[in-house]
Amino acid sequence: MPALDEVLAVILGGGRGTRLFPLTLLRSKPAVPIAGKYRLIDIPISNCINSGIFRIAVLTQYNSVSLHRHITNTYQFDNFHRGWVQIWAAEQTLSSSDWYQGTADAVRKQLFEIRATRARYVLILAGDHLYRMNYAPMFRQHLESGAEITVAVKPVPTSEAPRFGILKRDLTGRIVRFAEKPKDPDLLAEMVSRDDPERPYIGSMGIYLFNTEVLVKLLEEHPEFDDFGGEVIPYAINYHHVYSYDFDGYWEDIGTIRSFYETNLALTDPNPPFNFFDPEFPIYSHPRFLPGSTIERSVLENVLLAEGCCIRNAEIRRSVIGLRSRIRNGARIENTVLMGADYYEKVGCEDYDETMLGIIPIGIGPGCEISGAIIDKNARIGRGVIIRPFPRGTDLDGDGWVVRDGIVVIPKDALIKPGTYI
Ligand code: ADQ
Ligand code: ADP
Repeated sequence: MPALDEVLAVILGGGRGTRLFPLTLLRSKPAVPIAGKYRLIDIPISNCINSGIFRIAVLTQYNSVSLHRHITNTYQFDNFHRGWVQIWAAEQTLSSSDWYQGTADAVRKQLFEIRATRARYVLILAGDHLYRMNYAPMFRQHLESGAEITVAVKPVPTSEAPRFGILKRDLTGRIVRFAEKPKDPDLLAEMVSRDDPERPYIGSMGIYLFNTEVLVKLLEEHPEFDDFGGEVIPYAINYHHVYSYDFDGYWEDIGTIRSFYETNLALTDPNPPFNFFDPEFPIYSHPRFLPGSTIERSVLENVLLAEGCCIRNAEIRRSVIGLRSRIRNGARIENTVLMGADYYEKVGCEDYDETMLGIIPIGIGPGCEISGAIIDKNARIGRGVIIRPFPRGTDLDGDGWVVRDGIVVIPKDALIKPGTYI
């Protein structure tokens, strides 16, 4: 029976990343930090490693320096191991000068590299999902069912059906209908396939296992297909054995500012829906040599606190406090994702000394009151800044800050002047 080392994982690292703007302003989507100390790409890569898949390619449009550094510094296998993690960036070639047009086009443009691996199976994964999944049982089912393509699926509630690929299947699990993001009420009514009134639909998770030859054939014979969900899968079910694989664990799409924000904050709950403490299925990331966080005279309630932080006389509730964060005297932070910093400056934790640096120091200044925000890395928030959330659905572009779906986002390296009210 074929083994998992015949599987190549291809992670779709994101198109232009507009839905996560401005977190993707200076970095490619897979490099966006999550949960205080990881990056989005750590999730699918860790799932692959824990499943026994060691050849992993990350497709991205921006071969950004930070993603490259993160991957090369983090995922190195030793000389006696055949594994690798590579970035395959959109590039101009003699045959094409375009960027990736969609998910299938991104994979098509790397068929040469895919063939060169000689892998018999290609597992296609998204780069912006938070979930823990062992792909080995899916691979086993793929072989046993005689599938040429297997799509991982989960039950979906009515409210979410329009943002999924919704499918119907026969008793053997073979997919017989597929509607990408159905909006039409009649079509939605036809696509109901579960008895459960809470989750009456079966939705594609955007995770596909292909026999390599079928993938190559579909993409080469149909240059007009740009997307897997929109074109390749709906076509393939008529001509190939396309099966579904059931997954019912925690799974969240974190491709928008709102879902990114809520998924991060959910990690601060006493029993978070996603467990980073799993002894058997760890999530890997860049190893760092940071000091433990120090906290002085503060109140922390439901806080996910990363290492290397200093917190002085602050009140923090339901927030993620990322690596190397500095939170100064009297600050109050609530419902906020603070990503932290890439480096320390030459001022102590206690000091808020502009004269020494000639600029407001990185971190949250004394007396700030911040709620409902995402504060990207290395932000310099001046003394007494007040940030409050906007009503849901609000989108605004301010001076050095933006609002997306009501959430205030302070971009990486931004400076917010003392006393600013947002
Ligand atoms: P979406 O998530 O809306 O639907 P899509 O925007 O195609 O699909 O993104 C899938 C993944 O590919 C994401 O991780 C995205 O960042 C990445 N991606 C998008 N364009 C890319 C490009 N040009 N180059 C590289 N990566 C790119 C899909 C399916 C649905 C399914 C949902 C589940 O189409 O059928 O239900 O996923 O979330
Ligand atoms: P990760 O990128 O995984 O978060 P680190 O936390 O170790 O890795 O560092 C973040 C990045 O910031 C690194 O690439 C590091 O080289 C860079 N960096 C470190 N110190 C400084 C500095 N003083 N100025 C600018 N960048 C720095």
